[in-house]
Amino acid sequence: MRTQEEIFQAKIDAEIKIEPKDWMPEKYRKTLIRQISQHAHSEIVGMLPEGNWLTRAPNLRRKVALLAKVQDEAGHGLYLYSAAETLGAERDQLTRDLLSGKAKYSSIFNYPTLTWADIGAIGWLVDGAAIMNQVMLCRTSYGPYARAMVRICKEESFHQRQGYEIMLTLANGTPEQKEMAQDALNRWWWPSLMMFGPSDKESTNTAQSVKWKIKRKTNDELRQQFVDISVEQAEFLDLKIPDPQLKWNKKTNHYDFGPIDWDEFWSVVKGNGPCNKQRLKDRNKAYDEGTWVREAAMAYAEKQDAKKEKAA
Ligand code: BYC
Repeated sequence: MRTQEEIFQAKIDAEIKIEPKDWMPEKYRKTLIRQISQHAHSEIVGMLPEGNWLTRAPNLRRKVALLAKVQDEAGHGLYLYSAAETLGAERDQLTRDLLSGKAKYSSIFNYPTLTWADIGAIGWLVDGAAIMNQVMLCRTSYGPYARAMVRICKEESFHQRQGYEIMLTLANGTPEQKEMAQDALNRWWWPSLMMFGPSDKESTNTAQSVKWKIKRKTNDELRQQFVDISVEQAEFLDLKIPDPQLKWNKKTNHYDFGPIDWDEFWSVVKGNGPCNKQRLKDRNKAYDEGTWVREAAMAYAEKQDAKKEKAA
């Protein structure tokens, strides 16, 4: 007789999606809650660096596009929190973990947005890296997560184009504008490579997550794919990627690139990046200031329920 674990793995191997009420190993459930909630938190915190430029976008068209993008990120956070709830996670608890600094979110959002060109670089590189990772998540083994990712990816590809178009405009503008674009690329390149997570040798979760088809590709595979695509995009912008070791390798058919500063990565993940404290402070402030909205919404919902009960 096959064990429950064996039946579960056979379903995964046969590409059958796991749904909320199906049996699953406790570790599979916990890994998913960890990854999905970190992802949701990243979307929510990810609004902050860009929100910084909403009031200073250079014209109305740019402002409307940026507003739409930032709102999309809030929506992504909500789909993902809902997906985590289907696994038994409590949204209030997830929020508390983010606000207290216990939960992780993507390292990338702890860097500052110093100029308008940073909004271009984030769209091009950060959303570009996010799509690279999220396209494979559309085929992840857990049904609700996979379905949430389909819509998220469609929106992310608009974000990526929005950013690349800002970079294209700046790179073809005055020398000062081109310099701004280059400076943004210099500052965002390495943190974008770090977004994919530690190298496969150091990654604690990848092997099991690949076996369960939560992850379809490893951190290093996705990072390499991102480098290969971005080099050509930078060439088209006539901007230089800040890596003297970047070189086409005929044997591997990929670009070789220089070493990543993992000390910096872990320092940011542990809370010591340039903006970690500011991000948590801003999220806590937004949460506190939104208390009355949540209370009003709950009171309205309760009133509607009471009305329905009376009518029934
Ligand atoms: N930052 O074993 P590993 C977006 C942690 S895009 C912080 O490889 P895993 C957006 C990792 O959590 C960004 N921490 O882990 C874009 C683990 O710690 P724990 C979000 C990181 O899960 C534009 C430890 O390091 N995207 O939202 O197999 C605008 C060991 O790593 C990072 C997603 O979340 C990092 N960069 O692989 C707005 C996509 N990398 O939990 C918003 C979904 C690793 O064991 N997530 N760590 O204590 C994933 O695909 C995977 O979770 C990762 C990491 C590839 C990120």
